[in-house]
Amino acid sequence: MSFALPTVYPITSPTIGRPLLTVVGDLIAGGATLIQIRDKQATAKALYEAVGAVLALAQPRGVRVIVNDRVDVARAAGADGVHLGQDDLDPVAARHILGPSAIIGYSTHNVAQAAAANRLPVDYLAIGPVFETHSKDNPDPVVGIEGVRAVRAVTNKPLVAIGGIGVPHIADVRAAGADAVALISALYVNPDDIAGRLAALLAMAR
Ligand code: 3NM
Repeated sequence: MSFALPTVYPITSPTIGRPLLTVVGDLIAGGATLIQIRDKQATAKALYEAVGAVLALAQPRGVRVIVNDRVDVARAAGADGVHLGQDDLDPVAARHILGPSAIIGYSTHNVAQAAAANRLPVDYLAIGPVFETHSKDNPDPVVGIEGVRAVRAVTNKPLVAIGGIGVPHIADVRAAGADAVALISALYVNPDDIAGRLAALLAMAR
């Protein structure tokens, strides 16, 4: 399917210190049109219930919801799509399960992975970590701005840069060819003003 990536792609985290639905409501208030629900520790049961509640909030407002890793949960809950890592279910199999209209994103960590991903039925690629990140266990080596530029050169797919991206980097990462920046920590510096923060970041990434 074709879809427009927002320039800022918010990802939720269980470490924010606010209930998930509060975070999602704030992100929607701040202008999110696409939100990824990421909780690596959650059981399938808990994630399914959480995604269902998020969808009840997001879908009437036209906001699309992507589930990290779990194709089964995305399908069962009726989410808009899934974001897959290199060791998750193969994107071809995920497409088979989710159908042609689902949004499927795919993490890559170097040029070779990104080039190989061109042949896959995925709607966007992520490249990262661009900078050092504390939001992911066992991250791959940082690729830097040059890594974003190098991946941009080998794919025409919509490209999301991720990992350690903050306010000072957004312009450079976008100039290197990223269509979007996916953020965790930069969004939640003040958990009482997630909406204002996202709105400001969206204004920076226009
Ligand atoms: N994936 P923050 S880096 C979820 O390299 C994730 O694929 C990465 O969080 C990758 O903005 C990362 O706080 C963490 O660094 C992003």
